[in-house]
Amino acid sequence: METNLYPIQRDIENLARFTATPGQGVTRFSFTPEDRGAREYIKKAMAEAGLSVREDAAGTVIGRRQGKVEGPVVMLGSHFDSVRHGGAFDGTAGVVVAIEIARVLEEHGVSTVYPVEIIAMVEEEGGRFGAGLFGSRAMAGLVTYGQMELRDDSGISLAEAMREFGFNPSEIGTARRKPEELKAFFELHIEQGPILEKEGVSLGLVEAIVGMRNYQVAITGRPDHAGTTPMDMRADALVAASEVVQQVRKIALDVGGGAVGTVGKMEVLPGAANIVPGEVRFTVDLRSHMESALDELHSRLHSAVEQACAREGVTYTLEQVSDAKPAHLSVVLREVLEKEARARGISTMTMISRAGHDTQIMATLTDAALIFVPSKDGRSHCPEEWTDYADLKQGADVLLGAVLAVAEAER
Ligand code: HGY
Ligand code: MN
Ligand code: MN
Repeated sequence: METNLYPIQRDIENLARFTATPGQGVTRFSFTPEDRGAREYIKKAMAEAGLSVREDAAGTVIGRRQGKVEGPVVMLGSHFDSVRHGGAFDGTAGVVVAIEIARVLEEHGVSTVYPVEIIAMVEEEGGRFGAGLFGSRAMAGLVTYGQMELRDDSGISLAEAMREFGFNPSEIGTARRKPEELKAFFELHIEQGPILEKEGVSLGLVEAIVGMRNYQVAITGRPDHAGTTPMDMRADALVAASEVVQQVRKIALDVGGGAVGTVGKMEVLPGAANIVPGEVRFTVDLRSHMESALDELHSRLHSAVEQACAREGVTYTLEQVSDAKPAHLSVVLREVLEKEARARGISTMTMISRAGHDTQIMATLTDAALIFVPSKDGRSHCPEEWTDYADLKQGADVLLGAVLAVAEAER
């Protein structure tokens, strides 16, 4: 029994069409028309694969295949939102492969002791509202930091966008899953880095996922005439912000151990060549696989912002908007995957994920596993993102084997 390459390729190519930036990569933010298109496509494909389909209160799409017993359930899937101008494979590949596995189980009339659920998570990237892993956080009861009050560039909050889309944010608690309801969670994802390709290995078995902390900073100076305001009489918010950007890089290098810090989005206001910037708003993304390093990054960021603003005579707000702990993944599930890969002559290596994933949140609920397939040139979060379909199929076959084993298929 194996998966089929064509339906995987067809679904990835079809889903890539649901983008707000055609010709410039995939931009599919949650609760937008692009989300609607992809969501309906996924629900239809799940139904055609014999699954009973529902959406939970967060907006995650869940396709269930009954087992001999009611539970606990074996879950597999990934997310179907994207970053701005992203690629066709990030998240989508894991959703499409999971649906193909459901098709194969149906076509072969496989019955399993445990039920299987195919998952298309909503709002993993946080591309629109600034904090991600929302679908998995809702399942784990970890929607915190006022995540639903975060606002997009046009001032719409996550809760308002959900309501406009047909979901009721006040019912978010009903999306919660109890640990005893779950047997395992599997996610297949593109590596988004260069290691598998460089090592010539087909599959990455992830042992740990980095922790992430996201912040929103607003620095307020004074908008002034760029010509008539002497240099020693300015309160230039962008000068202070630029110092913080330099410090974020320095802090990550000083803390070391693979820690990373990024300022990825910045808005300069009022935003004119002849006005001294009065306000600057920007994001900070800090990551490490060690909680102690994240604490060190956190405190050094606070002092860097304080010192840069004191020097420039401007004020600031610094708000943490999300926190995902470092996760150590299931050794048992990794061994099952390793055995299935070996049985198929597929090479594997153990890895740490420096990208965040829903798997790290699901690992707070149940045994969780994350497998990587190679990314061409290690590129991701860009239109050039690519994974060969043959590599995707290999990962899908190994995942199929693991699901048959863990859900206890009756041969
Ligand atoms: O940011 C990340 O690591 C993931 O792509 N959401
Ligand atoms: Mn991503
Ligand atoms: Mn992803």
